[in-house]
Amino acid sequence: MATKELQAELLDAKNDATNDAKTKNGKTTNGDYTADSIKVLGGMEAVRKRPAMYIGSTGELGLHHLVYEVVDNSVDEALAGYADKIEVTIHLDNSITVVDNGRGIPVDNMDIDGEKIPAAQVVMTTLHAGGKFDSNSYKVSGGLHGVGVSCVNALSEELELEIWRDGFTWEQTYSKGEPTSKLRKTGAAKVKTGTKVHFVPDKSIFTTTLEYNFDTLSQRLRELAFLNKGLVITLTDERQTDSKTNEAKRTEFKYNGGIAEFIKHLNRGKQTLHDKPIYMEADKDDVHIEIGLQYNDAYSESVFSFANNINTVDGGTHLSGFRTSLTRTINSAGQQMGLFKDVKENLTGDDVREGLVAVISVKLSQPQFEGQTKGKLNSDIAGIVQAVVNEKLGAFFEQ
Ligand code: 0RA
Repeated sequence: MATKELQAELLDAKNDATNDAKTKNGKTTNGDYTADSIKVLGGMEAVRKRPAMYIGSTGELGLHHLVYEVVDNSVDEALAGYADKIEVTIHLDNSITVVDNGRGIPVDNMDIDGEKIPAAQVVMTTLHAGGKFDSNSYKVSGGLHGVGVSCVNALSEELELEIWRDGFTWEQTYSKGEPTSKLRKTGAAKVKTGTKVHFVPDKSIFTTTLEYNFDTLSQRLRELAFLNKGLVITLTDERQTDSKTNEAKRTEFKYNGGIAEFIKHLNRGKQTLHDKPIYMEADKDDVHIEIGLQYNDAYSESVFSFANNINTVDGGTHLSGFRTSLTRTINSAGQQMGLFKDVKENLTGDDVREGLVAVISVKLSQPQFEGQTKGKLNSDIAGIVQAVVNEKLGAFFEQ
């Protein structure tokens, strides 16, 4: 049951906090909750005090990050197999609505220090909760990069939550991370399930104009749709009207071909050297691997790597595993086909990079990231990726 797991996660958070307090004070607290631990358990003030620590910046990037944070939670529902549609709307006042058709945030009461609080309220107002407590191990939100929907709540002047779950519609409102109403049943929801979050970013937090950029949001939502094949993501901009339909500007992203379509998108307008992108998908040792590649006639290389939907801008083990195998497999195929003058002739890593367009996406539980900006995957999976590419790309060349 989700609430049990949430309870366990909260206990973890409390223990972390207690340990923090122990280290800070340099004395034992007998496991009692200190003021410090309670702060961590709440944490909305902490987020408001140091917003950039949680969302990266208080500029344009941070403003857009709020949307990604909510969407990540919805994508997690999709990864867990419960949601297949996410709708994002930019309203006239630059507030945002994200709706998904997942299970809906759990609403049953939890015991928090002797107080009964609905799980949804705990998720919305607690830093640690709502992240990694259910069985979906690939999830991104609440991890190193995702800070959780509670951060969005903390940094919003107003937030309205609507949940369709267990046959009812539930609603609650917040301001700056604090509830301004109780979670209330407001109607029936016979078959519909899911979550709606509407938020107004707090202008006292952000240093730029609170204006959302359609193209910025569009780019990341499209990327998420490529990375999670079959998932429908829509973006509607009520500030702009389509001259043809007289309705709000709207785009829909849905790619049944996943990364293969990502490659086609990256190669649009380019002269490709082979008609179809090479596409590989495999599950090995609890790692889900999806790779697409296609050569064009340019000299430059564009390779993008992702771990749990996060763009690993500094690459990492998944990328090195891919590169090692690509060079090796192309050389061994070339030798077998007699394309080289002698066995000593071989292509270098640089040779096989020329004109290469590739996307490497891995999904794994508890990915480890390193580097200043945490843009490098550090989990020990190079060998797994290499083995998969050896096999699949080798088979492709044999055909
Ligand atoms: C906590 C637990 C579960 C789901 C969610 C939160 C959840 C959060 C968001 C935020 C936006 N959409 C969401 N959808 C779900 C697990 C639910 C369960 O096990 O029943």
